Amino acid sequence: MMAGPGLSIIVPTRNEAANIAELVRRIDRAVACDASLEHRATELIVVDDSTDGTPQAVAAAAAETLLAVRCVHRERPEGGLGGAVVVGLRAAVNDLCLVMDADLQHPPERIGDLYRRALPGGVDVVVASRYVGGGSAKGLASALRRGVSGVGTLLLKAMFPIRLAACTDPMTGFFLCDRRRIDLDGLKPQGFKILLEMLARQRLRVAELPFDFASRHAGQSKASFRQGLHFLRQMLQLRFGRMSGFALVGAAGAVVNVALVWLLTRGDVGVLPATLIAAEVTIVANFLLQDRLVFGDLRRHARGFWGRFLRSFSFNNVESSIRIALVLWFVDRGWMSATMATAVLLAFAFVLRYVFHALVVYAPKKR
Ligand SMILES: Nc1nc2c(ncn2[C@@H]2O[C@H](COP(=O)(O)OP(=O)(O)OP(=O)(O)O)[C@@H](O)[C@H]2O)c(=O)[nH]1
Ligand SMILES: [Mg+2]
Repeated sequence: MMAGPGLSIIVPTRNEAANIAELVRRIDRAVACDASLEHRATELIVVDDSTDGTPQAVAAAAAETLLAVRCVHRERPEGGLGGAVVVGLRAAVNDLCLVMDADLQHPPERIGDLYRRALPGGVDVVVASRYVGGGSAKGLASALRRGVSGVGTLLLKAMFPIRLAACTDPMTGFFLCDRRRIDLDGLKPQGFKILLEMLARQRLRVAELPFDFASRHAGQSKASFRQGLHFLRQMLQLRFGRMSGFALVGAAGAVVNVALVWLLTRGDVGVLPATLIAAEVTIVANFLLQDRLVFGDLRRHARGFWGRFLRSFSFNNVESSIRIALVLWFVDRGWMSATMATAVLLAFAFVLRYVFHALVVYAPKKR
């Protein structure tokens, strides 16, 4: 008989119709076989962004179990997988919430272990880890995916050495949390890594259990290169905030700019055309990177690509023309040396450029 608090199981889904029946069957059996869990006190919330028959599959499976099953179907899938998890956390009737994938890569038989680990209290999140003694990531579809996941985890731990100290697998999608301890309003979920978002934004007490990551039961993976870019953006923003991310991309752009001038002038290109070509290439490359990595989350509500590009491109060209003219003028007046004038004006231009991009280029479109 279940003595502890109830448990809400949150499953984000996108086109998982082929997995739902098996998922519900295995959760049902896992709850039945575990003395600490009880059907009556366990709910299953599917937060669905599908275009296949997943909601119908959930309805059919709900008829076959004593679990309280709900499907929240979203017409506007804001925040992707992470956004779906937050919707589930808000909708849950219990404070203890377990998050897992629908494709059975996260074995339902471990739900009871995660639940029992949370019961004595003293932890805010129980993480099912692929990288702690006894766990494994063999179910990841390819050696490449395993490599990316392993290197990504290492990088993450290096970037958040304190917040992630107690977590070996911040990219896992299988965890249990106490909703009362999570600042749901402070989360900015975008894409896949919602646990990372939680752990990086606030100080949480973490416990871990190993688990074997299985291979997908049926259906198609939604992991993609695009998700990888989402992830990169999430990491930059969590670590550096938007303005520092902007500076970081800008600094990389400056290096490219110098390298291009060197390359072109080594060839037969004159100094003036080389400088101009390098400057324009840098402006365009910077825009493309900033657009994805720094302002990616604002794009949806901003004007279209060409509208953003033209504003950014015009601003940068006008800005650099004025800046160069000002340097000449300052030097001519004897106010400062050319180096000093360039440094001062570049710093000023950086702030101005950031403000212009944040408030004008990515301004929300008027309805
Ligand atoms: N609600 C919602 N769920 C999603 C979205 N994208 C993925 N999911 C679900 O999140 C879970 C994890 O996605 P997967 O495609 O399995 O990602 P993965 O486990 O990294 O990749 P594989 O190893 O190839 O399965 C699955 O249950 C998906 O259905 C989304 O945009 N919205
Ligand atoms: Mg999966």
